[in-house]
Amino acid sequence: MSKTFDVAVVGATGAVGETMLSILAERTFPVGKVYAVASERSAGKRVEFGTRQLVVQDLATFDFSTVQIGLFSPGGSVSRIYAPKAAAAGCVVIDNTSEFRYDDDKPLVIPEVNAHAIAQYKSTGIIANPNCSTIQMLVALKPLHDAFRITRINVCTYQAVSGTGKEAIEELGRQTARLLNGLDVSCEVYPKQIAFNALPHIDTFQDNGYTKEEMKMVWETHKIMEDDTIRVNPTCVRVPVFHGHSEAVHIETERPISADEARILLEASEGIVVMDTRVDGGYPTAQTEAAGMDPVFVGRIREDISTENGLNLWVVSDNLRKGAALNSVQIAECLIKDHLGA
Ligand code: NAP
Ligand code: 12T
Repeated sequence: MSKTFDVAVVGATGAVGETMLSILAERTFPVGKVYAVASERSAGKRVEFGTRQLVVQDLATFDFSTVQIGLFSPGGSVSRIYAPKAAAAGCVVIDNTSEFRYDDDKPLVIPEVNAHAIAQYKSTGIIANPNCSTIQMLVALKPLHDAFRITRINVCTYQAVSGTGKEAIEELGRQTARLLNGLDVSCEVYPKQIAFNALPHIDTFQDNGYTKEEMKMVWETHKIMEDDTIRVNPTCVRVPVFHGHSEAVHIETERPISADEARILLEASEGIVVMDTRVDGGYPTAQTEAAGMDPVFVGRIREDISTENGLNLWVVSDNLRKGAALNSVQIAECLIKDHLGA
């Protein structure tokens, strides 16, 4: 029998963890035993894994020496404590929080962009999964950077509430239903009404006036592209969409770039689907194309009419799949193939 790997999904009752379990069940990943792990609040509850159900275990007492791989999304403060403990027990941790992304001794990986960095996991046993907005942007930009050398990125995001987690999904649903029934709404997750609105605020405000979500796009682009000279100017906006982030991406390149050349390159690139027919509806959208799907969709490819060597793109992907769970499982697939003898 070929080799299998035992996996713990930590944060298994959450929006990311649930998606990890369904992706593990639907891919050909050689899973042995799968454990669903969350806080003691959920211990004993059941979650779905394919056609089976798993009983949720309490993270505080889970024995990580029983698994080879840990897929973590329990929040930064929880990962900070338990990811190093799991790694010390011999489990390779792939962590979805922002806790370890900027540590020099931990790789930050998008398999289509910098799979080679996974080898660095050996020093700490922890691999960081990038932020959802960074992942889909860099999957689309890496082929263009290799061919034309990107010097500057201006990006505006239109981000789904599922990025914040289950309570935010409920808040958008509840506010929408109440408003359509003429009732008042309360705001618990977001500081302002999210239904029928757009909030220029994701994660916490930083001293420089940017939000942390915006700064993640700067820091993570530099680390993953291994190039600190790329200038990144982001604005991150929350919109009343359940699943799928959209991004208007404007790049400037060293070498001249045409829309036709870019389209040909992107069509040949792994993980990308180009949808760009320049007719009504001939572009990808979050709800209609991306939700529940794996690729990064790219459309509206056109030259910047305001500057030399500029290109504009519209980039859409499912934030819980390629933006989180799918990217983590793809990292695990590279890890077992290249390092764990699958
Ligand atoms: P969520 O729907 O709110 O789920 C949170 C999960 O964490 C639940 O399973 C919860 O378990 C668990 N948890 C919370 N406190 C815990 C504790 N003390 N011990 C063990 N488990 C605990 O949130 P989510 O959307 O899945 O996101 C979870 C984390 O993933 C976020 O904090 C964020 O850092 C990260 N994330 C990353 C990306 C990305 O861009 N790659 C995207 C989204 C989220 P209970 O049921 O027991 O409460
Ligand atoms: N606050 O992985 O609210 O650092 O959409 C991802 C998504 C943090 C992260 C969100 C967030 C992360 C959100």
